[in-house]
This record gives sequence, structure tokens and C-alpha cells, in this order.
Amino acid sequence: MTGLPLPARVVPHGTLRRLPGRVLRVDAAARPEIIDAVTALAAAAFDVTVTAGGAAPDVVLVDERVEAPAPLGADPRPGSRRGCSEAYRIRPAGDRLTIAAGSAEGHFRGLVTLLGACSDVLPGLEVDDHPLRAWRGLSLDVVRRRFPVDEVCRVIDLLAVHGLNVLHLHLTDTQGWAFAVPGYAALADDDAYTAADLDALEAYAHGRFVTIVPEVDVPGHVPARMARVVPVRAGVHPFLTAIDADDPGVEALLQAAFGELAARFASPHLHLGGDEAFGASVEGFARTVAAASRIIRARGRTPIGWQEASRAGALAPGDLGQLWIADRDRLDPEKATAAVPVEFRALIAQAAPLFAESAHDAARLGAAGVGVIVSSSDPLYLDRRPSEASLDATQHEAWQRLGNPGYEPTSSLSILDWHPESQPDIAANGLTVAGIEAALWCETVRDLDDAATLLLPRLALVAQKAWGDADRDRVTAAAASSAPVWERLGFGAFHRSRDIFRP
Ligand code: TNX
Repeated sequence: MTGLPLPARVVPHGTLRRLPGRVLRVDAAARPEIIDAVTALAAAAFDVTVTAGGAAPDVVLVDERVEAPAPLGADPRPGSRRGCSEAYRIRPAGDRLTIAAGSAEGHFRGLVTLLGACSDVLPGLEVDDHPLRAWRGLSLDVVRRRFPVDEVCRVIDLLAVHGLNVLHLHLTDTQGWAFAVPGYAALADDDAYTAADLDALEAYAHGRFVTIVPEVDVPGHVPARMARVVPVRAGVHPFLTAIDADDPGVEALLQAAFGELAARFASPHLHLGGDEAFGASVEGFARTVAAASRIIRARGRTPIGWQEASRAGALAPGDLGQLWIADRDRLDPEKATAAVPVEFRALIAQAAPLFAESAHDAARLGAAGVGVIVSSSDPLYLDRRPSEASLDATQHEAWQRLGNPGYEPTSSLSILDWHPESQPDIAANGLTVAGIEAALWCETVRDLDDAATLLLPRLALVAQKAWGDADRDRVTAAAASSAPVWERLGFGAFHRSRDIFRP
């Protein structure tokens, strides 16, 4: 048995040889970038020591392109890797294994699959595998919870273990600003990531074949903090303010912020936000999203916006929109008004038309020829409580405060029954699914344990969906067997879902 995602085809052939001391010797001809990436990950996640070379390697990497269907969607990787296939093939050869792939990334994927199946013996695996989708991500809110750099690295390890390849960093929000922008010292929080921190994250992610896609969210969400350095159009509530590209200094700030992201990250895509800009006028919203898109394009990058960005009319074919508002989570103004304290009623009144408009975002994206990253709040928002959490005696207390109470809980396994292409707004508008991204919003997250409880096991199931559907019982068994890997990486507080960890 391998970990998750399960390969497209796997045939076990018994044991090939023992691996004394859990040492796996990979032939020296392998390129150093692969050995480096795998050695560190094997030690951190799999308790296996990978060494290069030796006279009788356990695994031989073969440079050979493996034929496989092209993955669906947008390629998130920086230019140098574009066109590389992640497909790989594992075969027993005598008492060792060969892994064939046409790229370092393919070899890396194959080795990770093998590590998930190794114990103190080398299994005789026959595997043929390739990802269904090119863009397989996690969006991480590092504003509501400022994860230290080493914790973000653990998240990157987790992505690499499960074959995910995008870490979308949500770097700005109402509560703060998570990175330093040169020339705007007053913007950043005290514990914001420095340029050196961002460089460290980028290098770490690159070494594990993960692309970091950074986001500065405009024109909503950010103004509370931006008011320190530029004029802000004020409202009756922090959520009802907005910045406007027409105001003095705003364009220069956008230049500096996106310029810094472009300087620190090689991602072909930069994210401009665009969601929930309740305080912006229609024109101000359009101006600001257009300015951000222009600035991103001028840096040779491609803009991504949350679905509401479609309303600015600034997204063009090849750009990406990110769908997040699931039908069942669309704001019901009557219900919401009844549920909130009086001082929030103005917010609901102002937000209601924008949420109503969200029903048309998908059609607008389709008409503009924009592909979609799918992060539908159902089932991809991991701050939704899993319904089986109510049965979880060990974590009962954590679930009292963890997760967004505004969302109806749903089963962790519901992810397995979801098909992005058949989601009504996507099917009805003939949208191209450019990728899928789970999202971890961190309003209720205090530490890495809380993050673990929300992330796992669901993120591993999302990874399976991104690589392709597989038999449900095998998927749940593989999820359960991943627990030691999560524990080693520091995610031991994962949710012990009864559907997976059967009592
Ligand atoms: C909506 S999704 C948000 C976030 C919240 C999240 C809570 C999106 C683009 N905006 O600011 O954290 O809901 O689930």
C-alpha cells in the first residue's frame, strides 16, 4: 500500500530486499536536486534515510519520458519547468526498482510514492502514475495566523508528501500585513515576513517542487492597514472601507507591493485578491482591479483574482479567476441580519447585493475566456467543520472553537464525491477548470495543532481528487495509514475522523 494520492495503477509484487536501518540507496547518476529534495523529505516525513550512490543501489532512476495524458488545467510552474511531465513508472528489476520519468519532477513524484510504501523492506512495486490536474494547491491564510517560517516549511513538506504543487499565500487582510514592502515600513506587522524570510520560503518550496503563488488582496480587506500610508475611502465598518487606484499614492503602493512579490517569487502568477470589497464603488473597484492587473502584467506575470474580480472587466483570456462562493454558502441577507448584532446590519445591507451578484461571476469569467481555480467553500474550505467532528470525543473541546461557525458542517469524505467539472456554475458556463485549491482560513487557528486539525485528513483527500479518482475504501485506508507521516511532520493533531480512523 502506498500513501495518498494512490497511484493510477499499482501492482504489488512482494518484497525485493531488506532495507537495514531503513536506508534507501538511490543510484548516484540521479541529479543532485532530486537527491537533495528527497533526502530531506524522507528524513522529515518517512523516517527513511536516502543516500546517493553505492555499488548496489536499491533504486535506479532512468531518464525516459513516460507517455501519459497531459494534465488538465493551467501549469503553475515557473518557465524553466514548463512542458516537463510529472508522469513516472516504477518497475521491479531483479531485487531492485527502477523509476522512469522524463523530468526531475517525475522522479521526485515516483520516489515520494515509493517512500510512502517503504518499511524496513523494499516493496516490489509496479506503478504507472500521472496527475489528472496540473494545478493542485492549498491557499493558506498567514495573516489571521502568522505561521513562523519553519511552520510554513512543514506545510510545504505536507504538500510535497501528497503530490500537491501550489502554496497560495494570502499575505494581506483586514487584520494585518504579513510581508515587508520596501519604502512602506508602516504597513507591515511587527512579526511580518522579511525579504529574507520570503526568499527562504521560495527556495524551500522550489526544492520540493511547490510553486508559491503570493496574494495582495485589493481593493477590499486591506484598507484598515493601508490607511497608514494612503488615503482610504472610509465606511461604517472596517469591512466597508476600500482603497481606490484614483487616490494619491495608491498606484505607487500597488507597484511597490506587487513589485516586491515579483522580486521574491518566480511564480508565473500573482494574485490580486478582489473579493468582498464591500466598501468600494463599482467604478473604484474596477479601477483598482484594473490597475493591479496592469501592474502584474507589466512585470511579465499573469493575474489571478477571486471570482468577484470578474466584475472589473479587467481579466483577459489566459488569466485566472478563483471560484469560492458555493451556492449553499451564499449570504442570505434575512438570515444574516437576524443573526448579527445591530452594529453589523449596515455591513449585511451593503454586502447583500455583492453576494447576489456572485451568482453571475462564473458566467462573466466564461465570457471573458478566463479559466478557473476551484476553491468552492463546499467542499474545499477547510475552515468548515467536519460533521463527524461532533462524535470526536478526543478533540471535542477543540471543535467548540475551531472552524467557521457560519458554515453548515459536512462529512470529511464528501470531498471524494465532488467533481469540479459537474459543479453547476462550472458546467452551466462551460468553464475550463484550471486547477483546484483547498483553502485554510485562520480566523480560529491559534497554532500548528489547530491548523493540523482543520487540514487533515481532508487535504490528503483533496490531493487524491487532484491526481484522479480511486476506490473509496482504498483511499480511506491509505489516509488512515498516513497518520505516522503527519505526526512526524508536526501535524499530529489531525482530525481523527471516525469515517477514516474507524474505532
Ligand atoms: C471568505 S474567501 C474570505 C476570507 C475568510 C473566509 C472564511 C475569500 C476570498 N474571503 O476572508 O477568511 O471567507 O471562510
